Amino acid sequence: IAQKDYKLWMQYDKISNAEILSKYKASVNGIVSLENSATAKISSNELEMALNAMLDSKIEVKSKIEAENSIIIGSESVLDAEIRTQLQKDLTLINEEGFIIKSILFKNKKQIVITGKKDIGVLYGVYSFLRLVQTHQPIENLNIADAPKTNIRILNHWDNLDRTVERGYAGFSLWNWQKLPDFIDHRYVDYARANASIGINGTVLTNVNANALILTPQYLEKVEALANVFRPYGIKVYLTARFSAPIEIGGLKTADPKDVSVMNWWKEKAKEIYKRIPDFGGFLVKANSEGQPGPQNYGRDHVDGANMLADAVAPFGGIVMWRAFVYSEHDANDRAKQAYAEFVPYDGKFRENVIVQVKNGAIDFQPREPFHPMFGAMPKTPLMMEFQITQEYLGFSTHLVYLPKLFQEVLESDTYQKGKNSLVAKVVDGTLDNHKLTGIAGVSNIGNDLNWTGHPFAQANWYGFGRLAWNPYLDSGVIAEEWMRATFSNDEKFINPVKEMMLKSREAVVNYMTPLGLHHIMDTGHHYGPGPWVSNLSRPEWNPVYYHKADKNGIGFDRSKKGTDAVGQYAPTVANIFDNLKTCPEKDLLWFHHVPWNYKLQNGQTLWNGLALKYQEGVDQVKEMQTTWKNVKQYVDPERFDEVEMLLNIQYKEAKWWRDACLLYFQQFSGKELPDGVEKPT
Ligand code: GCW
Repeated sequence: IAQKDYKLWMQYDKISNAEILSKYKASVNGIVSLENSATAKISSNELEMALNAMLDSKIEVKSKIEAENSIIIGSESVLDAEIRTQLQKDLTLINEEGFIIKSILFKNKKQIVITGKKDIGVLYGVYSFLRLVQTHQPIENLNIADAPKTNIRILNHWDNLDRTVERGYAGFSLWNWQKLPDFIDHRYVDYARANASIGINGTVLTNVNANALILTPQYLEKVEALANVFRPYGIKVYLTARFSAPIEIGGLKTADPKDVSVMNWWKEKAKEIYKRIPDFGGFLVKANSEGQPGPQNYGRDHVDGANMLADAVAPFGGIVMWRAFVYSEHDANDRAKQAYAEFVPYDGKFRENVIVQVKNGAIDFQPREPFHPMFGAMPKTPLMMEFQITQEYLGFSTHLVYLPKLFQEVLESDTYQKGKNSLVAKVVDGTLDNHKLTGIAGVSNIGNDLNWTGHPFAQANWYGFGRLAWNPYLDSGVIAEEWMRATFSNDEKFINPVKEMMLKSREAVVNYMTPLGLHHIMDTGHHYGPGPWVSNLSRPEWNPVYYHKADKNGIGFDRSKKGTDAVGQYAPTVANIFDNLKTCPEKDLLWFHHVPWNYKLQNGQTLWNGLALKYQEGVDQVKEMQTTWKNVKQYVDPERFDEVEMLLNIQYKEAKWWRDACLLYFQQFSGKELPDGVEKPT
């Protein structure tokens, strides 16, 4: 049963369309692999295995160019001089991880070359070439130069050492610490392969809330074993560094970043790690956030903490990813303002090998948030994006929600920090402020479930994250289509309706959970299901009523200039748009404004009626998704069909639960009847 699910987007099914198959067969006769590194072997094995499966033929790997129509793979330095000369210009178009796929004539014979500056580029090229075949693209006249636009394309695992996964909904952690380092689960290889196929080049193995044990020799030995598996796939290992580690595992009395013994402890620790893992990536740190220790415990600040760690890894080429996810119960006036307030004054003060990791929005991975005001506001500091692939606030692995749509919405937001067209994507790829250190992190949705991600469609979120990390300007619709063709079917009768379903699914979840800019009204703690009512949690900003502020007059959080002035953290053009009720996009209305129940929406409805109709729309959209899925039954294997069908049934049930719970609750304040068209709660 798990076979299909397990293979993710690398199904490599035999091409059933005879015409397309014969075209491919005519263009591909053999593989010539010019290089012998471990990475090069992965390239040739993958190409051989995938082509033989898809073309249903016996294509062999040779080490010399003989026949026509070979696929020649190898990095720049091992190419025949004549081929290299032909590709000279193309090679100037790519960076160290990029690739060229080109149809050429060599000694009067037609060949396809896949090359790059390094063998890892060739591997990325191989996956890109296979994607062409998987999606039935022509390969007769190839001329592709592609390279990643960001340097660090990384998964953040929130995996604890006891194998539980914080906010993980796909089983337990893949990392079997008990059996490591001697037992190498084949899943580690498959994990690396899947990531390499979408260009992911880094992984943080441990939770940002994890304890310091991971930095002890006993665990570093295990980390080393994983790093050895991942290396040929171009994936570097990173670890979370608990700030108090010098006390907990080092026996020191303090973790003060200005204390010499602390600085030396980290320097020695870095040396120890790099001795085992020479290409260790560096540290990810959550400090002074949600109870985690940090420099502020010693009267120091984020700069002191980050720079101290940065100095420890700098001699070895390591980096520090310092998270900006901070908010304090002592300053709970508006949680959305705190990260900006705390970090922006530090602009320009971090070491060169520090990158500040910022969540996509200022609260916390909601179904919809306006982009984080820090993007574009710290021109002298590299900022990296943190997306959440795991669906903490979006129905766990039960609800079908295609997240690249959300990611794209954030990346293409205009910060206006350097005038029009200062897109978030340009902050992230470094082009806006000319930064070399760039990155995108995604909080992983992977666990040891047979299908990796719990929901078969959640695989698309992992896939799409990788593709957008490679190129933040890609279109989420194009990505969805690639993924569907590689994962399910190339039949247009499948592709068209399912693509539409995927692209609508994000708006559907917004509609049935948090329409019109509502946020953080999930049940407290676990964040599954509705819970807009008062909770018994101690901190005010953990209480859903803090976010919606519904009362007799209306609903919404006034972050306008007259309110908390969170709008003031955006560039003036953006601030004015959000501040003004007339120009504030309705999708963000209640994020920025407290609005009377009878306020007139653009469609002429009152706010109360419009809100209720949005909840209903979300429910209806899930119902449509169910119908769409039923209609494509013949194109999907029975196992995955059934799984998705059952999950959609739950999603429908829960969309109604969300609608009813929220409307009944808010109705106490609005005091109004539900409008026509909204089903009454049963
Ligand atoms: O979203 C919140 C989550 C926590 C998480 C925290 C963070 C890892 O509820 O589970 O902790 O954010 O990002 O640090």
